[in-house]
Amino acid sequence: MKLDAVELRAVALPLVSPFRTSLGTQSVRTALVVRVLSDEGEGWGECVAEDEPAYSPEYLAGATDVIKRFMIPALAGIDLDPAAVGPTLRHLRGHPMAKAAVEMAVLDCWLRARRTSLAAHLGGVRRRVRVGVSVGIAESVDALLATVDRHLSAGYARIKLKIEPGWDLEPVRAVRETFGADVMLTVDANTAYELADLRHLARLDAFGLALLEQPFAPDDLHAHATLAARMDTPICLDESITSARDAAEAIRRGACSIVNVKPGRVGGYLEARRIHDVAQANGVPVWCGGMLETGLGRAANLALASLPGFTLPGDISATERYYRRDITRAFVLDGGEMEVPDTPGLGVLPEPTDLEAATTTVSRLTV
Ligand code: SMG
Ligand code: MG
Repeated sequence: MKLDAVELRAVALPLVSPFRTSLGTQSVRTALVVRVLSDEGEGWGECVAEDEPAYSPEYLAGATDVIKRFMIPALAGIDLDPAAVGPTLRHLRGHPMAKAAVEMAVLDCWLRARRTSLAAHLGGVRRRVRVGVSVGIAESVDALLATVDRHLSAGYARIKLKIEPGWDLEPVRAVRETFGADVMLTVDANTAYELADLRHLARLDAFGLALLEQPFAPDDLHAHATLAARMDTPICLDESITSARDAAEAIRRGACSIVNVKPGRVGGYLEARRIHDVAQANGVPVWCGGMLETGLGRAANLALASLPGFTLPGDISATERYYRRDITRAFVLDGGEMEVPDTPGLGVLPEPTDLEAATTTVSRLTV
């Protein structure tokens, strides 16, 4: 397959309600949609970098620039097999979300031409996957309880609460006491704590959480390992894991016993599968994280979550939890599960009118 042109499109999708984490508040999801055109057809990808470099060092304008300036030229002459994208871009340090977006579009294009679904290509074994929902920091405990109630009534298989210092034990206790011991509950700190908070965090053990996600800085495996040795609640890493090698090292050091796999954070769906394989070989469960994706990323995440080691519900929620109007068809929740797309490539395409409505800028680069 040979690359002919690439279209880079910035889209802006207003969220149905603002999403607050320890990193800040988002009310509009801006994303970069990548469309590759090749001699074998076209394919679509999405870059999950955010406007500001807060969750990770990448940001949308930077990702757009590095794709244009360095990635597309590097891919220009080569035989575009999806497995070649990562190695071809390896000399460009960092920028995993930008790399993932390009690889995703190439995968979609290549798989469509071969009439194969992404789930089948990755080795998926499930037609439907159990999913959860990530609940932001609320204005009050009452407001949080109302939101959790709504999500449980909708049928979500797991509730994840965002926490930060000052919003942790009390909301978690309230949710546990109100909804009972049977609800699968997790918390995500997005790096908001320090090792000095260890005794405070250990008090979360009282609430029967399925996991505590990323309490400390991304590069602090030592702090995570220290906490893991002192808590019953399993520690899960998100921001710390940017490759299969990182995952192996974090597991070896006892810094986590569960891994959140996000394709954007690790450079693409193929590296995400390698993390799955490393974790599985070590008996470590994984689950698919979310970055408030558009329908393109949601479709691909469902494919990834259909692999056998994805045994915990992912942050892959129904479209209506995020957007009133997405750029693809809507994804719906059914009995706490979502269907894995099984048609070629990602299994979804942008709806032209919705895509146009969300677009803020487009540029086309001929190779
Ligand atoms: O897509 O449902 C979603 C969002 C899930 O909480 C979510 N993602 O750290 O796991 C995480 C966050 C990152 C995005 S907000 C900064
Ligand atoms: Mg997280």
